[in-house]
Amino acid sequence: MVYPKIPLAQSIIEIFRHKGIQHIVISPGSRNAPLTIGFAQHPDFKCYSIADERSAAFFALGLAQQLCKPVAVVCTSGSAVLNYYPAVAEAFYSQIPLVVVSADRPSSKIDIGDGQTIRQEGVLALHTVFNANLTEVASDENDRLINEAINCAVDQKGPVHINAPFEEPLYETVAELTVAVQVASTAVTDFFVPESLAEFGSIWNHSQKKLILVGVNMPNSLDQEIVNQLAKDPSVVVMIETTSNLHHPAIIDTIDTLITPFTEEENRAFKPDILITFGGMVVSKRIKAFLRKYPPQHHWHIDSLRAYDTFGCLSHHFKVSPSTWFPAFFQCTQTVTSNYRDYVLAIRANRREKTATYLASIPFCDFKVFEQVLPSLPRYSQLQISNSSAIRYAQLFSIDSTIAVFCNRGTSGIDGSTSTAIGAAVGSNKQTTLITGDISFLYDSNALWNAYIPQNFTIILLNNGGGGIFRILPGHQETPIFTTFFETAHCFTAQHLAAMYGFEYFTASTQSTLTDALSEIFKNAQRPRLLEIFTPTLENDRHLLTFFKSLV
Ligand SMILES: Cc1ncc(C[n+]2csc(CCOP(=O)(O)OP(=O)(O)O)c2C)c(N)n1
Repeated sequence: MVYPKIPLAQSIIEIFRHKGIQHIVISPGSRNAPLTIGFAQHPDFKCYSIADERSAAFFALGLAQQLCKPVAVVCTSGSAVLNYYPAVAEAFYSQIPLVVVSADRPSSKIDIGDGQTIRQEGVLALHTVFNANLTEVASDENDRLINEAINCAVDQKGPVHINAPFEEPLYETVAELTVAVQVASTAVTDFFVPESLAEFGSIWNHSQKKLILVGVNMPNSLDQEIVNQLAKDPSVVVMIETTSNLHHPAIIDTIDTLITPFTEEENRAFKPDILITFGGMVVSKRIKAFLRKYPPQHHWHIDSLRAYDTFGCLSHHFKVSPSTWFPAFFQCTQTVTSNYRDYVLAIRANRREKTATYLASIPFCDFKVFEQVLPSLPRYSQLQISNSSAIRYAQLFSIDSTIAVFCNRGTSGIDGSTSTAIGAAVGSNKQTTLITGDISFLYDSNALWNAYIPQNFTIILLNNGGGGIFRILPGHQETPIFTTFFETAHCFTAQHLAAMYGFEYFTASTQSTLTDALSEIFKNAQRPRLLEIFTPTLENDRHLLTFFKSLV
């Protein structure tokens, strides 16, 4: 075996190994050489080399998102670690265990004029669940901190930062370990303290309108039996987002289409008595605005760790997983006579008809692209969606229940969707499609500078000539200020990037060319594919905004 000679580097590698961290994403540098040498030559680790730290961290985030296990990123000293920050913030709000390891100079060398040196201690602290600032000499205290960092990443589902100072020489190796590490196990529990559920059951049993709203949620994390039970209750409306990965015919999966045209009277009829939420971030701005304006009397959030008071009416946080909570809660409930669910389902049926009629009436545009692309995705594949209008368009359609859907909604950034999608493709081993906008794609084009992209990975790039979302948002005026500073209009295409990074490149700019392209891009591939779809910049927003009016 080859180990770095520096004992602290050995301790980090050994504790990671004992804790079952298997995936290490390394960015190049000298200060982290002891870790790179050790991780890369150890058979228990799968190491990835990605030069751009921002992309590396999002790639690791995608891996961890799929594996549901901590994944480490390792970088050199200086500004390198700062480039992890966007992914760290995303991991923090999306509850993903990302383990950041930054190599540093010993503390005596900080702020004395040494090169590639910044104040690294706690530099990510506002968005991490633990920070371990290690000392140069291997010690029990260092071991304790490394253990605690990994335990926190798992128990608190979030990013952690381990800052490790190394002094030169950095490249020396030994054949035997010179340290014996201490390993502390985690204490993950999902036990449920039955905090007078009967009291909540009684509120439930006296309420006729209950709304269940689900945000970002891992596929298969909730037993289908629970979903079925909720869906058959006439006093319950279940509303989910595309990223909820829950499915049932009686579930409302197109929230905005349902609620946007509501009249004042319908708003009041829809206002729930009880709101139960679980899962991560909610995309729909309209449901947030609705619930803030028409707050339910009771809002219970179910999550073993966190509860955000998103609607200003949170009344109880059940600190347990939904899959544990619901079966226990069902024991205390009974079916209540109500027409709440059927009232909503009747409106939904009407909306579906109007949506189909409207889509049949409009020409090729972003909205039409989603109508065509989503049903053509391979069954049992994975869909990653970038932020901006892509995720919002996707929310207007039902997606096949065998397709797992993800989007970086923790911070809704456009800075790492492609890198995350590639990491997730590697982590899940599933055929993966990324649907992205042009600005998001160009922003994270270094994602393609990656030697691990599976050959069946596909990017569907909607090129509408800039940030189309800003045309949809209120405040849009056709001025030079708008096109330059908001839309950031451009004439680039992805053709040369595709060629440079070895992607097979397809284009479409009409319904029929898109049909042709879609029949090709999911076939067995020898290399990753990129389909660039050109849509009419000046018309997309009108077709979307008119859609909501057509539903009335
Ligand atoms: C890191 C980051 N910077 C800026 C933004 C603000 N922002 C949101 S959407 C968007 C434009 C995205 O354009 P594009 O990817 O082309 O998608 P489209 O709006 O056309 O659907 C910007 C700049 C952001 N979300 N994240």
